[in-house]
Amino acid sequence: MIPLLDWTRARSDRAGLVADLGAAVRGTGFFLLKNSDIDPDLRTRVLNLSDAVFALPEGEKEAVAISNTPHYRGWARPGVESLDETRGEVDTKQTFNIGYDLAPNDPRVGEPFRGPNQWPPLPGFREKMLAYYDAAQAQGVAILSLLAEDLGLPPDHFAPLFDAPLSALRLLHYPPATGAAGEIGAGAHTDYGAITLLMTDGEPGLQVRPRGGDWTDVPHVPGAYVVNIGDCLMRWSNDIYVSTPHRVLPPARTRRSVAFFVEANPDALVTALPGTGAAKYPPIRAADYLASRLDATYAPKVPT
Ligand code: AKG
Repeated sequence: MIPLLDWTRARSDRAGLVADLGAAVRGTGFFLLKNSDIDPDLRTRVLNLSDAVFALPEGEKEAVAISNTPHYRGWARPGVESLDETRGEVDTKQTFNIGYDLAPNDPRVGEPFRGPNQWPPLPGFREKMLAYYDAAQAQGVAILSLLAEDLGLPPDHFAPLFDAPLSALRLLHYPPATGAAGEIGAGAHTDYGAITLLMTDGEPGLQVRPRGGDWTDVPHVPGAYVVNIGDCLMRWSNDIYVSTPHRVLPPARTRRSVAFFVEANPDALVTALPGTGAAKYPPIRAADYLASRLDATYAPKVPT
């Protein structure tokens, strides 16, 4: 149901990989990708630094808390983010969010989602996270070039629309289940962006619910990314590609993952791609689309 694709075929068997990718993104919208272009040593460093940031004393995490800024950057304690807005569940995960890096005096800082990052006092953290951000964005754009081919567009169709992106790198840390009522690692949701590249540590918990189907475990293949289509690309493809609900159950042991949400530039116009038929949705700027989704995720959940 969730195919395992080999990225080395982008060079050796491009047409075959385009066909297999095209089938996956029209089906569940999920696939596993092995042999990505992202350096395995960098991946290990990022996962280790992620452990280190969540292990910091509460006060040091508070100093870089997401609530310090309006830019969705930094540490979010459990409960700050609830991905399923309908069920009243509160996610048990902690997260640390990193965005496209801008100097504090960059004129774009005032634009929505364009803040400076907040950095914890960990040696190498900033450098490795930014290196990973760039590598993951490049991998995402490379996947988009194959998807452009799948849709009959020039391979570089998306590249200029993703060169100063709204993409987000999110470190995730799920505590072991306590058995409390209403406990969920990450509530059922679809992703907001174009593509998500997810690195997991092998601890089970991630499930998908294909349309018309039941919740199903996502297999773990060591070294392979879990890749899925987000709502923005579904809309852009005029619903040809599928963004599928997924969730994380409270794990038996601590679970760590690293999500990279590949997003377009703020001004990219998300409008039915050529050749996808009569547009089902009005055009919208990528930043406006993201704003509409993030507002719901971070809205206060306290019953009134
Ligand atoms: C998300 O952050 O949107 C996720 O779905 C995370 C999935 C995971 O941690 O496996």
